[in-house]
Amino acid sequence: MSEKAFVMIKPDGVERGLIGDIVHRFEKKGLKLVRAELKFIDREIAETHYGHLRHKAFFEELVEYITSGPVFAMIVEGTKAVQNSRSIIGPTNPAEAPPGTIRGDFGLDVAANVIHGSDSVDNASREIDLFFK
Ligand code: DAT
Ligand code: MG
Repeated sequence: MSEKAFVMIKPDGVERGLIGDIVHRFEKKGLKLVRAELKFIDREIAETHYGHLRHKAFFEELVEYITSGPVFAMIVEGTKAVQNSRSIIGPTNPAEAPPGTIRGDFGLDVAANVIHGSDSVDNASREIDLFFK
């Protein structure tokens, strides 16, 4: 059964010129890019997107980082798109992400971990509405 996932290359990934390589990895995996946009996100969208982390000490730093430059927001579609995109992205902390994953290959620091991917089908749908409304 085909589903959609929301994926977003974060400002450090865009700034470092990683869009092409990252999109290529999703395509090689077999996930289809059905929508994409390079854009700045405002504070309101960032705070909504990361609302579940509002109580964390790093929340303000996270919002400032994600609004610091353009992101590359994408919708990818395919079989188990949420689970399959999380598996090629890798764990949250790049230091713990294995080589071969996007965070393992391109990241150093949990605070700037290159890319976001939806963690559930429900959140994917919420995030797609939030970023592409
Ligand atoms: P994920 O992005 O893997 O779904 P998450 O939803 O728990 O992880 O956290 C969202 C983002 O918040 C994460 O991509 C990077 C940032 N973050 C998480 N833990 C952090 C920490 N301990 N210090 C700084 N930033 C953190
Ligand atoms: Mg998450």
